[in-house]
Amino acid sequence: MEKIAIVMDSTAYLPDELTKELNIRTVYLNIVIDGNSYKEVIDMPLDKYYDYLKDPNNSFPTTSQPAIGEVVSCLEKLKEEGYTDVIAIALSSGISGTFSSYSVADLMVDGINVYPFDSEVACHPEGYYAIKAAGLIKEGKSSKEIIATLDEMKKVSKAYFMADDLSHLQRSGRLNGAQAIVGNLLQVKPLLHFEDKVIVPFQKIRTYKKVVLRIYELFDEFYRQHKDENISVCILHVDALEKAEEIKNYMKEVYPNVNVEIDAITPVVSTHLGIGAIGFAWTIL
Ligand code: MYR
Repeated sequence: MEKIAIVMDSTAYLPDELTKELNIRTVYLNIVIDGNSYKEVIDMPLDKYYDYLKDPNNSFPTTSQPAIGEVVSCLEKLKEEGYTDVIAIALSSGISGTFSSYSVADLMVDGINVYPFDSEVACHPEGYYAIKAAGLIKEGKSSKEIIATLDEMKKVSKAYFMADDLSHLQRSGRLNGAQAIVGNLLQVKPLLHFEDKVIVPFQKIRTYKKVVLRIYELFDEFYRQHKDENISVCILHVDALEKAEEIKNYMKEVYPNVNVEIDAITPVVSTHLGIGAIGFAWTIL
């Protein structure tokens, strides 16, 4: 009989009470500043990091996937607790080595089966897969059934985002350089999304207001198809809470039966998006 645990990475950033209630374990990505590595959220809290990013005199940080040792310790602890199987949810393998950290750690720990799951996204929309997996464990589903359901969920889940300044994504190599330069020169604010695990422009739009209107349109199309299902929406932001609240208020008014949340983007992803970035995600839970 399987005893299944869920591991997710820190960029998925669900509220602490929820991860405790659903028994989701977290492994942490790192911020590297001047050769020193800090576990995001834990050693580098969000507010402190936003302040760091806002100061133009500070050096540009880099990021790294969870250390293999940390993933190995997490798996060993789960094994000691009697778990036999682990659904390990990772941010997109096209932008981070987190997924491969899980696979390597799996080879290093005997007696526990790891099912690495490539969310092909990051942040709260990645966390949705952990929430779904927790529900399926409660229903008594097997690891293989859970992975199959998460794969199906990928087909309906959507995430879009916009960075105020594309140079962060360009510098870190997470967006095609030529596209970023064109975007900045024309002052276009492309609406971005993931395609085949990497970040690409979804549509070139000139202003923030128009981006938000386009998001409302896209969500409305989704809503019409799924209105009788359990829709969850998340507005994500890098130190742009006011913008996120405006969008949330609008959505709550127009779609009162939809669960709408706001979530902050953690330091690692903020490094690549920059201050003021905003994201929109929805799924069926
Ligand atoms: C690493 O160093 O392994 C982490 C790299 C993280 C890259 C993040 C790129 C931006 C992702 C935006 C996701 C927005 C989802 C709504």
